[in-house]
Amino acid sequence: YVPDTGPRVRVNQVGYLPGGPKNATIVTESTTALPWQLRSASGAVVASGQSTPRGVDEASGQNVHSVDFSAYRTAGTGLTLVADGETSHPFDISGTIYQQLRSDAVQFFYAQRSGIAIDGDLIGEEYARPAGHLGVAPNQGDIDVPCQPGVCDYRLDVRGGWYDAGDHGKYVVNGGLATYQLLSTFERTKTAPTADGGAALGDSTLRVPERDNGVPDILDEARWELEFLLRMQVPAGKPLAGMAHHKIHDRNWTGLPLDPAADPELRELHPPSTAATLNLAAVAAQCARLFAPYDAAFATRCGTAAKTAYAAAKANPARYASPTDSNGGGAYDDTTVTDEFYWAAAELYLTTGEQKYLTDLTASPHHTGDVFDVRGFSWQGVAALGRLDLATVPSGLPAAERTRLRASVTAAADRYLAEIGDQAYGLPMPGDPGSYFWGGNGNIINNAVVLATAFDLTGAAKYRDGAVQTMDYIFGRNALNMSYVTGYGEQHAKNQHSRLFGNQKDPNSPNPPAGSLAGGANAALQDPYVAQLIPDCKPQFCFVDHIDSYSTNEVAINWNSALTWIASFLADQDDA
Ligand code: 9MR
Repeated sequence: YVPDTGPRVRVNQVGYLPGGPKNATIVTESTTALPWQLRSASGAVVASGQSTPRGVDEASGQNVHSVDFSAYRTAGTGLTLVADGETSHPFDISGTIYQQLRSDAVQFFYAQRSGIAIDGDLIGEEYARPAGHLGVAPNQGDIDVPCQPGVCDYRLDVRGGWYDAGDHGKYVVNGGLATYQLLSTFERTKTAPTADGGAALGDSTLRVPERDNGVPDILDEARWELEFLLRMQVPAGKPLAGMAHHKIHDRNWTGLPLDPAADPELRELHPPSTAATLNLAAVAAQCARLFAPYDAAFATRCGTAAKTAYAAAKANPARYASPTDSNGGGAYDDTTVTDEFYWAAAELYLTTGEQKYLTDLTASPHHTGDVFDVRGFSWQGVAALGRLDLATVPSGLPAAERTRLRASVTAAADRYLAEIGDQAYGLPMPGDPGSYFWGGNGNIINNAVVLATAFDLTGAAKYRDGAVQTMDYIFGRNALNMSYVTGYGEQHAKNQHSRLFGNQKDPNSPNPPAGSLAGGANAALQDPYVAQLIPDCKPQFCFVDHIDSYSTNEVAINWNSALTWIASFLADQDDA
């Protein structure tokens, strides 16, 4: 199998910001510099120069050159880059290229909602569907859900929330990261100098049914998951009270595609875990401080849940989800929870200012350690979330301590910049197969989030440029010449693994909505479809836009939350 990768000149197919970095990659046999031309839509040459030979790129196995046309700053549409007899896909140069993505990336969450009918008037008729998992036949859940046998003697109402990904499961650990990133996207509008003050994410800006309720729409969307996460907490008076059940999903995997309302399987609560409990504590603490101006009662409910959960986790510090509990849903297992403790203590300290949380977070090995992995943060490694918030959210931390924490963000950003410089495709990650893993597009974007935060903290353009250049890879400057975001770019992923968006299997089912991010190239080939089709792929080629490839091409809330954060940052750079 040889994929059709189109023209050998690889660009960000969405486009470039007028004052931002403009980089491209040429796949060629040439080992000496090549002339390139930037052409307007009418074909006129508006800029030209020479490429830089980069040799054979480890991640793709290709001989490549890079092109830097940052000096050209004039807005336009339908531009192309021409080199070595090839013409790139067209792209724009404009300050507004990311405006629509800012809202499309959040809209994905509405489309993933459980427990509510999806309104076609809001997001398009093809996405309209009845409420899923409200106990209406053939559904069995999620309003009166039993535990797995032997796990508990009660049933819980755990309706609502978002379906995690292409499956029908709902997982507290991953819900935690995704909710954090939506809340952080909002909180950044209060703390970052270039943010537009929240207008773009405020009330009546997004396509959510709660629009026009006096609450910023991105908070409305986050609340849909927060309410679910709160419901996952073990009730008072029960064993392990205050902890959170790790997950709820079907006993057996459901069909592909399958409307949530048509799922006949038994849904079950899985055992509480320390990691899930700390995810609840962290995001409920964020909720308490961010909802306070809009809904004091809800903020108080969140604050109480956060404290109760944190105390329960401290009393039960080593209850781990089983790595083999993966029938009918993902395991989301994690046996290192020092990072979850750090993150939760940080959020509780930022919200309450209480000494006991400061004491815990200061005692954490992560407080002085390096929390920024070169391969990005994810649902399993969350210390960076605490660090980013300690660096950006106002608090009573001593000035010297704040300075140290901020310096750790810029130090990480400097490492990512060095990696971007080393990679011919401009990625902030090493080029070996170990950087291309399940859901890696989320981790790549999370490195851009760290770069963007360094820009927010310092105003140094190099960090903004690093974040922008990272996104070039996501939008098509890659070995496959593929934009990983549905609806964005000339060649984009559109057949992601999903039970909701199963057009490739069933013409009555839609493709994913615009703004849906695919998991990305995964050199470990962890599904039978790619294992059989592309067994010898070089890392960047280990991706197929086919619905059966769940290990390279699934949608997921934690990847779209990263996209949401960075899209909002990018949209704010409209004058860059
Ligand atoms: O994103 C998860 C990835 O880090 C793991 O390697 C993988 C296998 O355990 O699971 C991924 O999460 C999936 C989850 O288990 C079930 N819902 C779909 C998620 C995205 O593929």
